[in-house]
Amino acid sequence: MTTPGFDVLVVSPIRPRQMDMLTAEFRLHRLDLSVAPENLLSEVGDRIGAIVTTGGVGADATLISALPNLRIIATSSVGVDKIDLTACRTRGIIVTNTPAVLTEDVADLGFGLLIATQRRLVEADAWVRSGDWSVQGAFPLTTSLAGLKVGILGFGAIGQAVARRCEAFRMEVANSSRSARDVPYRHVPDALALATWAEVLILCLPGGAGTRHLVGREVLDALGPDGTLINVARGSVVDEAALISALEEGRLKAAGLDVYETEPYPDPRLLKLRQVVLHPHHASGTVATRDAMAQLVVDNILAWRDTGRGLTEVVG
Ligand code: 8YV
Repeated sequence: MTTPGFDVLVVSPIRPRQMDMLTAEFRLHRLDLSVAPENLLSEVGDRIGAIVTTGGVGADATLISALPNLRIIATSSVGVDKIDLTACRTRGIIVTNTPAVLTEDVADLGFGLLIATQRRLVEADAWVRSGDWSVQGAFPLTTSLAGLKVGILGFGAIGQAVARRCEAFRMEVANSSRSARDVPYRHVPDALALATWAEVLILCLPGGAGTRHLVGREVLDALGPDGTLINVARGSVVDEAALISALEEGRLKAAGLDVYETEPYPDPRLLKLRQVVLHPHHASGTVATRDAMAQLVVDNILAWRDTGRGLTEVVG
């Protein structure tokens, strides 16, 4: 049964089972598959009540303006930096995301990048595969995890989940976030103070204009030549040119990156740096978590259809 006037525009698809669920309840229009998206929007734009999208695609002001009856944007992501929230607030459009269900996977991946950089796992793998082990002997000594000073910038659910992992590995944790939280971890006022204290700086804060290039040369130099940057937030948070210079000039020891300023085409200079562990913006990319995210998208749209409200509203 399709609900009249509540057509759904798929800007970026979610998991197949959840797409089937939406198809059973609504008339779907696939902007993601259209060879003439402008024509599709002209034809069905006034019928669209809901958008389905993902964090990497979002919904910009141009798209939103083409949909006069749009009432909800449901994204399969915790980040909403690719959605024009100002346009949504102006029009009273609900925006829902998928928090909580991805917290543990993203924290696992961020912590995995920490382990990989400190124990140089990718280089060690190459050491074995290349035959260097038999020619050059033992791999260089690396860095112990126990006792490591880890600064977590952004201390929401993901940052706190990373902190729990650090504690379990006997590391020392401090955090900095926009709002001080009642948590059993040392809080420092800003990114510069955190980087000055930390040996590893892990970015877990939201992307968007408010945090763009928050981590630049000054913060990276405060982290210093024995420091490591881990980013599971957004590429926009880091001045990537400053990061690359710091790594190339030895002013920063290492980096573990899940996100980039120019993804999916990271700066080619990053690809040449052996002290950088590269991951393709996939921290939530497991079957279980993406299924849970997709189900929450469906549940948000169904809740909006039936009650006029979403379940996990960012803007409402
Ligand atoms: C998304 C993410 O799945 O949740 C986020 O904000 O970055 C990922 O988990 C990704 O953006 C998919 O587009």
